[in-house]
Amino acid sequence: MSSLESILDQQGIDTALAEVISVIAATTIAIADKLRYGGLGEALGSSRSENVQGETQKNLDIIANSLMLDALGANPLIRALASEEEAHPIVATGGAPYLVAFDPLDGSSNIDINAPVGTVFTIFHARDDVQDQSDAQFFQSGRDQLCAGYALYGPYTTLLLTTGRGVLEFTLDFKNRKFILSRNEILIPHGTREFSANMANLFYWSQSFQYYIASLIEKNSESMPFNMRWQGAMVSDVHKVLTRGGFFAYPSDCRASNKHGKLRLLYEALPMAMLVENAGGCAYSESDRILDMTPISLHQRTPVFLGDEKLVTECFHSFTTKNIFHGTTGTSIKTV
Ligand code: P6P
Repeated sequence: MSSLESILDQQGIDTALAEVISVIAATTIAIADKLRYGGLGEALGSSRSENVQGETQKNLDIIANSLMLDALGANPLIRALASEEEAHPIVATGGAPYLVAFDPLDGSSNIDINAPVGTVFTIFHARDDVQDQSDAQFFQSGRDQLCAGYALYGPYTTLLLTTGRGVLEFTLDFKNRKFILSRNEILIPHGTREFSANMANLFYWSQSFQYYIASLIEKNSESMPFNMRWQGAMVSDVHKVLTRGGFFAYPSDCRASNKHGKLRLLYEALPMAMLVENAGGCAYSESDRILDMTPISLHQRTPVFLGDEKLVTECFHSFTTKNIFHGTTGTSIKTV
């Protein structure tokens, strides 16, 4: 059985980059340890504080963030860190070669209901043209990511990783505290009639996207309606898409809080886009291919459509001129 470290070595990954990946992987094992005891440990409950996004922090948001900052902040290969839980970058080692941006605990509202959560991360080269602690260190194109990945803490813990040459899945051997290769060359299955979207937002979406989603689920004789699954944690929904196909959508909507979508570009959309595109899929916002996007602020939000290339392209076109509907378009939808 091949360990993460042996695979990184076999793939000829730069030893310094491999070291950073290994430190991140080891920290996700520490986070998995905190989760596995649930209420018997310190995993459950909310703190009295809010993060920079104005969201109430779960105890484990704070713990996971501290574990990532402690492990990475001491690493001589890392110049700065950007976290969903921190307003600005944290300088690790001045002049070091790499940057790491991460969401330490994605979907943390799932913790108290024992549903999947995850850690999302991406690695860039550090910039020498701006100060080490500048937000601008992280204003880099999605195409400049060196590595993107996530840990999914579900019934079992998996680590998905890409350095631009396909997507690998590792499963945690808890006993030996090692990630072991469980799937390589992951490719998104085609033709799956399933999507992930928070349907509670339906009447806040653009009318054309409402019609598109309605055309997927309306009962008609030509084709089977689509199924819908919503996990409440992007990592879990993206893992579903990578594993059995379909697409994930978090569009903008007419509410001020979601006018640019809910998900963050730097440490959610960019790494997930790199994974999905390396698995044969694609990822768009409502205006761009996500990998072509460059953040202009650290916690910038973006709409996200990712997964099966045909379906995601249809989502994208539902925001441009070409409206593509499955089946009949006689669906009448109340619009806001
Ligand atoms: P909603 C979790 O809070 C998150 O950022 C993503 O992981 C997830 O896909 C989405 O928000 C869930 O949003 O609309 O269910 O609250």
